Amino acid sequence: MKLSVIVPFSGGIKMLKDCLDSLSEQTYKDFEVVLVRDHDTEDVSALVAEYPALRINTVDSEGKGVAAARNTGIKNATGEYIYFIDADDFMYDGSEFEKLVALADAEGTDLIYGKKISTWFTRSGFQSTFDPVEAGLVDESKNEEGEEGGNELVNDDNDTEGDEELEPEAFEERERSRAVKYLITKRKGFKNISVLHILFRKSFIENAGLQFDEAGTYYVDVPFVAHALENAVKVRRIQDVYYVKRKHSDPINTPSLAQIQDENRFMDMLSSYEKAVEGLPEDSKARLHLDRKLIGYYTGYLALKIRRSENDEWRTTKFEAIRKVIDTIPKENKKHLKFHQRRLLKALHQGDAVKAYKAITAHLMVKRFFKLLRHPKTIRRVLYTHVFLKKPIKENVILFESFLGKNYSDSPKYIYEYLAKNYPGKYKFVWILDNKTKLPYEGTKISRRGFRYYYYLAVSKYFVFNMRQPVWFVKRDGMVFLETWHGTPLKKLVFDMDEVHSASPLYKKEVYNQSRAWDYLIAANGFSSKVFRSCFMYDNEMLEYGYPRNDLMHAPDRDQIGLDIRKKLGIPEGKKTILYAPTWRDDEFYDKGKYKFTLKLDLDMMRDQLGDEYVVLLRTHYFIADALDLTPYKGFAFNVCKYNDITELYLASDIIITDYSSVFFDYANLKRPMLFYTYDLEKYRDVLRGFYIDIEEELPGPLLFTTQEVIDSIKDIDGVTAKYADRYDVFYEKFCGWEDGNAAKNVCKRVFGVD
Ligand code: C2G
Repeated sequence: MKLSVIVPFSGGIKMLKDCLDSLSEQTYKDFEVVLVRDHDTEDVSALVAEYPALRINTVDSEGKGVAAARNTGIKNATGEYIYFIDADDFMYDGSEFEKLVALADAEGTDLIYGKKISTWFTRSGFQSTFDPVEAGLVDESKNEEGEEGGNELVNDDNDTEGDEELEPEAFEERERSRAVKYLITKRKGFKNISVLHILFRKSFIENAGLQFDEAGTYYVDVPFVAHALENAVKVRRIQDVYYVKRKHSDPINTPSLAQIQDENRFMDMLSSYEKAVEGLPEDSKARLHLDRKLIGYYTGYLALKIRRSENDEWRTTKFEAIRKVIDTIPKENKKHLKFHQRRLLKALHQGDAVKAYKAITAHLMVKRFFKLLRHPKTIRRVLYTHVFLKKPIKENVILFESFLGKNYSDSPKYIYEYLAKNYPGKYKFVWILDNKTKLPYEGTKISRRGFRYYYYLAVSKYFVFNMRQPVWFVKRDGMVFLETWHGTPLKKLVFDMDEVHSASPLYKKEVYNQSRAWDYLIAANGFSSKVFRSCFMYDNEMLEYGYPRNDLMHAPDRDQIGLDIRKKLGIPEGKKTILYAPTWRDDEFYDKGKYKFTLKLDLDMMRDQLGDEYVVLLRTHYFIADALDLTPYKGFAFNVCKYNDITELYLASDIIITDYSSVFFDYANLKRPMLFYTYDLEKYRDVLRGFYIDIEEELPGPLLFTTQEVIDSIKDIDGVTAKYADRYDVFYEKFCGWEDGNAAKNVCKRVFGVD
């Protein structure tokens, strides 16, 4: 056997399947897979049976943790070479082993390393979205958790210096030092130092006595890599051979090792460092960079803990523990430090945590001062934390926000109007609103991100928001948070999503933290109520009275309101109105929250064939950043993207065209015809999101794929209505059954105690 691929497995069958799929697509076949089950994990036998050609040897680990699993893997490996892959990762294109083994055979290397790509996606999501050209080369130091974006090419080397002809010895020396630079120096912190995507000669591992330290948990790769580099004689880097590392977008339910929060992490890191430097010459590059990482950990992380943590351990036992270790670092390796780092090291050397506290405090103040000079607006956040949050809560203030302050609309609007109309003077109503709308009743408008925004976020008693609050929002005791949300979910949300394709993949963790602050959440129907429990992991009170925003559609004067709005919009009398309200696409964006819009309806065709009878109102989703120019269609197409409240537009329309938007759950309240322009259904449903309902079976209107089909359906709208009448009834019952026009009233009664 030429090659043994060691896969430690501690759970996550779906991810393991991706991994095995990628192994089975290798063009090189002379390898075995040693699948090591790390203690009591899921049964893998059925999955393993699907890959007879992979020669999977499933063994049980002799201890706990990844170190023991990998050691067991090495013991069971029969190959000449060893390659580690994690069970949640996969290979890039199938050519990897062929190239790695060929190079190892040709050069007689001890180890070969290559580039990694990181992704938030499963293998199929990755394959359908990854574009190596577009991804570009990104510095690995930026490739940390919290990074925005989907896939990234991890940049291992932009150092092409010294590629000139060298004497063999000098050449080998340079290759070894490059390897240290790539595998240690450039890795951010200790946790990114890794044995993954390295092809080792097995006899090298044995002769050098390399083993993973089974006492360790999180940083076991560090000593292994350090000693491998110290002992290796022939080292090579390989180009164009990639390994795909999955980042975990759900650190709440399935954290990666690097995401686990554990008290013991600190001591684990210290002992890994100690083991890693054991036996390394003091003047070696590897030692220098491990030392620098440890100093960086102390000055950049632990020092902050000394200042901020409520746990005294950071100022006592942990401080003392790191002092002992850092004191052993050779003087030479403590050079070239910044001023505050030197002060912190001095305090550490003296065992003086108070002095260290002062040093870091001074440093932070200087840093904040310069940050304020560069970005004066950050003063607002500083005031929020240090001044406003210390003020007493204002018992009568209700803060409202709809669509991030872009609109006066949605359920917050209807809750506000109910309270303002029926209880004038009882509350101070404050609206976060960045447009020119003049508020009815006595509400005060403030702008999002202005001083008052930070002030009211800190001191209001009540919050009525239809989207998530900022991540940095602090929920104080006594505050009451009413989350209305903004639609019955069609697209899978948060914890129901397998993977996140939008611009902010770490949002599972964010949403989890944010939704802990919600005291009440509104569900418009039984379906939403169930979904919200799972998608937000929400366990507080659910308000089940229908959607306040839909009350208007049950108002006795709704037809008159509709007519008034038509007039306001300038729709010629006698023309019927089609509202086109599509949603946004997760994968088409300029930046976070700034999505692209391409109009896929052919307005010329529509005007030619429908213009005599109809006008079109075009309404893009609030995430869309593109401005539409409809001047060529004057009199036929109206731009209503900036119109505050889509509910009013529903009333003004005769037919709606939408797609995968929660818009249709609401529009159904009117029982008017609905068409679904789903030109990208497969991609949207199967790759990007996944739906909660089977739209082909349940939607009360046809799925249409071309403008002509849309036009034909409109021409035959009576036929379409008749065809979908039964489905419409079922749909109405399921999604609008709770709506009776009193949702705002009932919600207010429950949350504000008004009757
Ligand atoms: N909306 C709008 N105009 C559009 C699309 C949507 O005004 N062209 C408003 C509607 O009130 C809609 C809400 O934004 O109900 C949510 O829009 P969706 O298209 O459903 O998309 P999203 O913002 O992703 O919310 O549970 C609901 C989901 O969170 C979906």
